[in-house]
Amino acid sequence: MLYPKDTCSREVKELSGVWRFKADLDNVGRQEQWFAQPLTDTIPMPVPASYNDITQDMAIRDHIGDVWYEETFLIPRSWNGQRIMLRVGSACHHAVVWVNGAEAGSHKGGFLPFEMDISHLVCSGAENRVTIVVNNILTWQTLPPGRIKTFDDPRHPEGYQIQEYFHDFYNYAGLHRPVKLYCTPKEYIRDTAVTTEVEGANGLVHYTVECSDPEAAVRVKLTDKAGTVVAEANGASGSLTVEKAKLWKPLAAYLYTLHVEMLDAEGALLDHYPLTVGIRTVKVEGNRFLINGEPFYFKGFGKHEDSDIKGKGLDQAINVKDFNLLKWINANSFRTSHYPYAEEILDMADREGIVVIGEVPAVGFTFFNYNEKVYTPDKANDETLAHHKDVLTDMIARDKNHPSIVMWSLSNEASTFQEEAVPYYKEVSDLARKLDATRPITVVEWALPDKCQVAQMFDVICVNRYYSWYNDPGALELIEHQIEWELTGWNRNFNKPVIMSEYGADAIAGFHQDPPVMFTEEYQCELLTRYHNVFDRLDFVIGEHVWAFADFATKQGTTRINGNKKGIFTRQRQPKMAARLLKDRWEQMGSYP
Ligand code: GCB
Repeated sequence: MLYPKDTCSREVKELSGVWRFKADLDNVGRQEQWFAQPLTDTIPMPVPASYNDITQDMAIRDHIGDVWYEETFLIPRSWNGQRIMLRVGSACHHAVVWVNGAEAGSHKGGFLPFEMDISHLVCSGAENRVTIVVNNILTWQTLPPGRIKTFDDPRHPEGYQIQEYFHDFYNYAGLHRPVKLYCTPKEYIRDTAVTTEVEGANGLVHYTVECSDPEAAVRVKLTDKAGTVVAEANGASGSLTVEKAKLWKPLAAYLYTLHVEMLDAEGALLDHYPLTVGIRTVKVEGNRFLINGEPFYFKGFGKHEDSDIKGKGLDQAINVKDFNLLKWINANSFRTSHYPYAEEILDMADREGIVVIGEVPAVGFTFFNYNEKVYTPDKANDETLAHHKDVLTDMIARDKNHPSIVMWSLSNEASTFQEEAVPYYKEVSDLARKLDATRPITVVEWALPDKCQVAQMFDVICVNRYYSWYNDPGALELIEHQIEWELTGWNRNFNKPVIMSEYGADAIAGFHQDPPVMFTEEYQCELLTRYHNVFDRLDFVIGEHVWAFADFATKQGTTRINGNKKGIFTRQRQPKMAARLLKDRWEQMGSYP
């Protein structure tokens, strides 16, 4: 699915702004067909944004079920005869869309875009109405999973329900990413895929173009930053050679543009789409992760799309600030924990040369003990697997052309110690390799190396571990022994390079004590330093991603003090003490230690 862009044959109309909103507190709107007429008794709601923190009403914040959004729009006369598309960047977690009261489309899953052809539903010259119902319920068949718990005891009012979920970030909901209208010609470019290779000083750009008319003529031109054509070809697929190619490198990105043109029988231009291309290679060889043939060491974070007030809503001010902080602290990478991030963020990573591990929203598939199973017919079952594969397919379809993405993560901390996880992950990993043969794959582990049943299917071992936090809280002196024992076990058992994909400690900004105790900034520093001592001794460790980039919202609970405080930055993006420590360490390390 191509991101909507203004080109000489396409036009985009942003529908971001303040929409009309109604929380369906009794979940009756679908039955009562609220989409049939303009919504009544609405309140203003910004799009994009999570709705949860916008109002002063706890009932809206904590609502389980449907909420309704509505906006009106005009179709410019110049769009007559064009194909008119409505694209929702993401609706957390499930949505149905109506245009002028007629159903236009629906989608399951909260972190990827969906679009629909609404040409037949809109009136040109009159006001059109779009209505979107968004539902936030998580079940064992969604990603991430959850379950609705209904209490059946005298302490709770009859029928009292909560949404349970097993991941550690707040279940924000709503229209999190921009909603856009765009038009294309009736015959149009459906998709373009690019992979790249490096041969000596030259870059090879292999491309395939899919058009609505498979017989249509296609022409492609690759231009450099100055707009000069450096290679061109005819045909819906082929390879371009770029002499003396400038490579896309970590922290030194160079981007070309592939101008894809679809032509009619006379050679006249029907549709044009410019795709950003970075020429680079990625490979795992022995204990090394190679980008352009050079060893790469991941320095950075697990992150979240999360900020005050907007929740998970796209906020380009926050995003630019985050990239500035990543560069300031000398990081070179992050993981899109625990879901595919907005395309706008990946575009920024492409431009800034920040390396990305792209993750599907398969998080929360464990109860953090080796006895309780999740891969069972009543929990993560065949339907869950089918949905996992759908989401993976859609994520790779959306993100395949981003040079910044160097690896796919197919889940975070799943119960990979279960025998039943083996056929499950065989299917998921086979699919990932079939969809993208150019990028390594991983799953992020919670199980210990002797328990994990699936790591052999992947290229890199990613491990999350919280020694001296969840394990042996307060015992900083144990970290080096424990982490060295574990990481060595991973490498010995599976003979693959290891990334420490999460490690860290909650630190409440302004809490200090020396000698350090838990929740102080000193403790966070001391803990990180002890992990680092071990990484520096182990040659097969190819990266360190601290958990987390910034403090973030979680559900309420006795272990969360108004959210998860493992951030190196506060939720408002101000540095804690550990930020200096990382900045100095990562500066001294250079690109490979
Ligand atoms: C983890 C999870 C992450 C949590 C973190 C924590 O292992 O992957 O989502 O937020 O631990 O702080 O508990």
